[in-house]
Amino acid sequence: MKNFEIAKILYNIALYLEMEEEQFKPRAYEKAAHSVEALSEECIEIYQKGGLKALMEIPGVGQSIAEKIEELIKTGKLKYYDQLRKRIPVDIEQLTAIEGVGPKTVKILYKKLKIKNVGDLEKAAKAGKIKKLSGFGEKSEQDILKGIEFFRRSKGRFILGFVLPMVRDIQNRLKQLPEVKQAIVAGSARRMKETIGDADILVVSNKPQKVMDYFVSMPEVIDVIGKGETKSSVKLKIGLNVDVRVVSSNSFGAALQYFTGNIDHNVVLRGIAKDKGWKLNEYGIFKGSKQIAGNTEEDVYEKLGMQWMPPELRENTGELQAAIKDKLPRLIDYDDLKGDLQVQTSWTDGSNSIKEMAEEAKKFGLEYIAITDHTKALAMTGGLDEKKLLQQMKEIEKINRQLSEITILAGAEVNILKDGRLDIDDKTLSQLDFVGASVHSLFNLPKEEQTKRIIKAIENENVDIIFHPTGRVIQQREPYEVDIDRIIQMAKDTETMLEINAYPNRLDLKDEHIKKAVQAGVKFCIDSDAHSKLHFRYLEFGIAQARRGWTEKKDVVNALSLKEFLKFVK
Ligand code: DGT
Ligand code: CA
Ligand code: CA
Ligand code: ZN
Repeated sequence: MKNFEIAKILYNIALYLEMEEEQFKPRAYEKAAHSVEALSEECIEIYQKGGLKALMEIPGVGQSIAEKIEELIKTGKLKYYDQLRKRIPVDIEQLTAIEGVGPKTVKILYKKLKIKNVGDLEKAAKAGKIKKLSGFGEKSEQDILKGIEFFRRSKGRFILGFVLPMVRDIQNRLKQLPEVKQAIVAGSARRMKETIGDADILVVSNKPQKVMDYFVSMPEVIDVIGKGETKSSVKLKIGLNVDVRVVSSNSFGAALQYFTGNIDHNVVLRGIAKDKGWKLNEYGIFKGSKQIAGNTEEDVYEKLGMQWMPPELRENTGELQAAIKDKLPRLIDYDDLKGDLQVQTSWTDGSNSIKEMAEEAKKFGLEYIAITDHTKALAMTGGLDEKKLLQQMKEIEKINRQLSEITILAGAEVNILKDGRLDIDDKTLSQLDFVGASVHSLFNLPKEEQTKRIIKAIENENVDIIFHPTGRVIQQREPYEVDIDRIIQMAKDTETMLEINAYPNRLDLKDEHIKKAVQAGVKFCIDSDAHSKLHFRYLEFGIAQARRGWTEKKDVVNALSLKEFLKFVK
């Protein structure tokens, strides 16, 4: 059993336990799932090497959960999970994916209306049965229908940060075949889009048959959709489709350009070629029947009169015009970050201690991190109050004395209350090195009220940054309604930073908002929002998001050295 399958079961157990109103266990399972999902090594390999003990070294995994993982690895099943499912036989994962439907609602809906899946739910809502239940009304019934629509729209796409390791693994194995010169991920994954419909891999080889044979018989393939001489498509066990195309070296650049897309970008580019009297396709640029470019992607763009541009920009949102004028942004690079300013620990809902997080960050090449545990209004995470925050500051001072080459800043992720006040007093906040404020409740306020609420937090002198500014969770929760232009303007006026949250299903701000904020002169932090030491690798996706929003290094405050960073924050 693969990590993603194990993680899924652990998440579902958390949901079942929440349904049964267990107090702490749901969080424990959720933590373990967060970690398993982020592991770079398969649990089965960890287990084969070091047994149960090695499993217990996964952050957030204690004896009891380790034993469950062991059972899953050995038997492909879990008795405990089966028992939970038997008691309330519903598709908990699907139902709770609907915004506004939590485990407790699922239980009520099952008990009262025998709703087992999204189909049942939709039928019941359309028949007006839900609004008649106590605790529900016309509005909640409409919200459920809206949630179902959103769910249907986002179904079938995969969150890049969660599936890219698997795609890269396939790429690397293809690359290692003796017949293969080059293998590269193209399509939306190369553009680092937040979700991908399928993965596209381009291979250079003059023995395509061998590549096809290997590709369709990989162990993770569950279905071969098509196998041709130079192109094949498969479905992986996780449900993701992967296309592989084999091309020859002399058209590699043109193929890479073509299959990276996006389509709109390609269409405009093809028009530019046509205007010059040429033809552009996946084999090259052709003047009559003569290929005049196609070896490399650089050649293709240069021949068409513009700079090569990073794939993250290729969405036909002005990048071609900018490239022609030699005015492309100099994007922040994947190795530019020196700090991570949103890190949770076992003081609240994180899986690792402050020290473990700091040591891992150092291994990751960072110079500083801010510990930003949740605060008291977010009770379910065990949020810290003023007293605990001060205690944590002391602890951080102590750990800083023990560590070298990494500095821990004392911070917090404070909650913005309904009226825009914060849940921690200003006196305490003023003593912290770094304060992030975020909305974790009342996502449904009217736009004007929500906007005012956040602006009030921005105006607080102690607030350095607004974390995940629109609150969306990809495929789970729509952003709350907010006037983003006013937030951006206010952030600029008060020199408050906006976060580019790197967690793969947040990526908040999103690209178009980042672009607006860059133009307005707002500064950003790109943060992992790590809840486990395995999550620092998610920073890559935050940087990708920043790049998709045309962000340069100078726009990103945590690309500064610690000294410069502290000067900026002060
Ligand atoms: P996805 O898979 O929905 O996340 O998005 P993409 O961009 O990976 O799209 P996909 O997999 O359908 O095709 C990969 C690339 O191939 C796409 O970005 C551009 C190129 N492409 C596909 N179909 C066409 C087409 O009809 N015309 C042009 N010009 N390019 C195409
Ligand atoms: Ca694709
Ligand atoms: Ca495709
Ligand atoms: Zn948290």
